[in-house]
Amino acid sequence: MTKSALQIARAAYQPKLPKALASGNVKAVAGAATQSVADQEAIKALFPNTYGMPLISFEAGESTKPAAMNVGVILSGGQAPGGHNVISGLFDGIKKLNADNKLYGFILGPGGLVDHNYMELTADIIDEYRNTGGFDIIGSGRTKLETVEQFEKGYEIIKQLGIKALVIIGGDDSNTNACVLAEYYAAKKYGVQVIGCPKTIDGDLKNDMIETSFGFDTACKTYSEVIGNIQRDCNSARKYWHFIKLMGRSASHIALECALQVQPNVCIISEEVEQKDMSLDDVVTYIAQVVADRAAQGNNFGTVLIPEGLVEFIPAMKRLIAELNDFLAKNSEEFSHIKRSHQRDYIISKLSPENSAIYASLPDGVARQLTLDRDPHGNVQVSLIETEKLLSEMVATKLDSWKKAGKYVGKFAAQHHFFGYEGRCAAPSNFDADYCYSLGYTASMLIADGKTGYMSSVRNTTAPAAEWLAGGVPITMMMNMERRHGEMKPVIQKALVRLDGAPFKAFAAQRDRWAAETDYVYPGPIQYFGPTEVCDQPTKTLQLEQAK
Ligand code: FBP
Repeated sequence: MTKSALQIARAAYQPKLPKALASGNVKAVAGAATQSVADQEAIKALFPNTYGMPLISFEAGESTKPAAMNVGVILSGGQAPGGHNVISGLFDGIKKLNADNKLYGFILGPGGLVDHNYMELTADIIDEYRNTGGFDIIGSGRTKLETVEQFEKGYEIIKQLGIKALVIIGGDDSNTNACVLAEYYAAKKYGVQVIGCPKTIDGDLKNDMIETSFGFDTACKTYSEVIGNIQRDCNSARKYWHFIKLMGRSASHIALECALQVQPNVCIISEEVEQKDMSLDDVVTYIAQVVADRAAQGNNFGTVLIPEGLVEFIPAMKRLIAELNDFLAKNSEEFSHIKRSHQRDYIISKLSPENSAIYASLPDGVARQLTLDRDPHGNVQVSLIETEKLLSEMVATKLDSWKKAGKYVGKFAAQHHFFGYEGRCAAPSNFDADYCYSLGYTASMLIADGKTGYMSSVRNTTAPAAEWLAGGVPITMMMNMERRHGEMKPVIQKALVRLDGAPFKAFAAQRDRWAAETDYVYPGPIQYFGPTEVCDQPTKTLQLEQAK
């Protein structure tokens, strides 16, 4: 494998650990019993073996040394920078407990467990991947672990390999499934522990005990670097409006964090759009007004950040998509015989008057995407909708009408971007390298202490790493009941952007100034070596949330 100069230098980086873990001798201290965030009775009934367990914190002290054991690890879902460091922290942790301990990686996600596809992760392999981005050490996948057949197939290979504990590195859904699996193995008395680790660039797996999901820091810094570069280009040529869509699935944490880092002219926050019951036209009018006001000052350029999940948060669009899903599911045969050039009119003639009017107002390309790109369940894949083009085309149309009415004098030319995959496998920032290594190491301590159904937790993350607090949180504590595919299910509560939270408030207090003025910030690339204020800053989101 040919390595870049940075990769070679970075391999030597020793991630920092919380003081208690670095001490070498670690004891687990149990806190008070816990309960789920909501629906306590229902969750308790579904998780009789793993409900109500205490919070665990690790302190320096006499530790118990368990007998030699084997551990399995799975990377689940979308990539996030730092996954390899979770695995190397876990590896170092179990080797410290006993040099004979072994680590097995299941290949390409949870499917590897079910299909018995695995490899042993030896020291040589681990050393190749320390402090690197990506999940390629064992690969990742999106198979959901949710059926008894899958649990039993998994148990077969777990037994065969003598695995005592399984670590699942994933987002809210994967950790929900980790908890269901922990409960199942506990109920069956199989003696297999299951531990989760909080992963996702989306930043939506967080609560009082999980301050942030790993990967969010590096991904946001990577996007902010590129947005900063675009802003400098934009401010140099002064002739384009850049519409930039950012990944993040439903939640707008990534867009908000990037806005705080780069100070764009516009950033839309889906959660606010929903709360204010804004229509698509309201969003378009808001952007067009900023464009017009800047044009009046002679500034025909700017930047607009758009979270990828926006369309789902516009109540009227949600209703349109729901009706389209139903209609096309029932009439797919007839629809497939309609000539492409007539499809738009056909749909307009079939929908309810309200949805038909909205559909008719959409640009051609987006209208087509809404009818074509469906997932295997028949749903529109909203992440494929080019929201950045939808908004810029609608803004252009609105500006034309304002021009005719004498309300706008200016030029509007747009460029479009979508940033997502660019940031998911970036080399982890110092924060993510340290945080991930600590999460993995903490997971090994939870295993040593015999815990199951816990998520690895590292807190106090705006302080230097030595002051971080390592421990475990029962996953049932984060759960509530939600309707999924028509049924009530226990799931980890997803954390959307809180409009009463400090990050949103800081953004809202400054956005009008950012819209009018050109006060761009250019964060530049992530730095791995150099002054601590350049290399070790956590996200603005964390700094604002944790500010005392
Ligand atoms: P996870 O929720 O699994 O961490 O994935 C995050 C994410 O990057 C989202 O931001 C994005 O919508 C989705 O994955 C894209 O999925 P895919 O990798 O399957 O294209």
